Amino acid sequence: MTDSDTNVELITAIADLKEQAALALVEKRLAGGEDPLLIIKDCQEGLRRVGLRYERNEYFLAGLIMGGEIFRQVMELVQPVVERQVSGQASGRILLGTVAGDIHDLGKNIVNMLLSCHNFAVYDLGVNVSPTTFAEQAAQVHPHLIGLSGLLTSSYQAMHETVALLRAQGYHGPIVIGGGQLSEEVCRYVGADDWTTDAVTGVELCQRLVAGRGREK
Ligand code: B12
Repeated sequence: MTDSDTNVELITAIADLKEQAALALVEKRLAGGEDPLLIIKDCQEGLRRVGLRYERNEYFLAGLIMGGEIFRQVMELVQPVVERQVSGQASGRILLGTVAGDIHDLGKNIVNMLLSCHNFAVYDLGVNVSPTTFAEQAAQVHPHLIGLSGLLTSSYQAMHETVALLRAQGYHGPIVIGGGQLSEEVCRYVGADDWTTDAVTGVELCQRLVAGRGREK
């Protein structure tokens, strides 16, 4: 069996909401010494397909919930392996949260884990975080970077308001937005410094922005 077969197997198991099959595949791939970040990537693609089936009315809300639950269990298996792998010198403080009206946190939690593994001190405010709470916490924590997560179209407005309030209250550090549906256009609307749909790119981006460098084009 080739690598691409195993990738398709895990993506399909998640898209089909086959919990036990998905977890067994993850355990097998971890035991085979595979990079846990590749496993996370496949799971993300599996969940994207769950979302598409939901859009097409092939799944209902229960399907989204089940997909999220499988992913949460995958993370329990993958997290200890990721945490053993990465280290480095102290990197800075990052304020992180999912914006107002949005409770999606699986992606944010991965970003938190990876940033922590790269020695950032992460202040995670959780989900459904109001612009006011972001601004209050920014004034207390004095972060080197602020990360906003959001997966709903309606989150773009909340991101926009959060960035506007942070800037109005004197935070001039970098602001990065992340979430599966984002684009350059959304980033411009929100007024953030940069954006990503992927945690690994996101961590590299945070490292560069904190070091005073922009995205490598
Ligand atoms: C699982 C899921 C849920 C779960 C969430 C569980 C949880 N604890 O998070 C539950 C069931 C709660 C849920 C609820 C809803 N959901 Co939902 N959900 C999903 C689904 C299938 C997967 C999301 C996910 O976790 N992906 C995996 C993670 C790892 O990916 P990610 O979040 O993109 O994160 C990665 C990157 O973006 C990045 N990243 C993320 N944040 C940040 C932040 C920073 C700073 C950085 C650097 C990087 C970064 O790193 C991560 C790892 O690479 C998506 C489908 C999709 N295409 O994403 C729909 C989806 C997001 N949901 C959708 C909808 C409609 C809803 C509901 C409105 C459904 C309803 N009728 O109630 C509610 C909204 C509730 C709310 N107010 O927030 C729609 C949104 C459509 C839209 N355009 O607005 C989607 C796109 C499904 C679809 N295709 O229709 N959902």
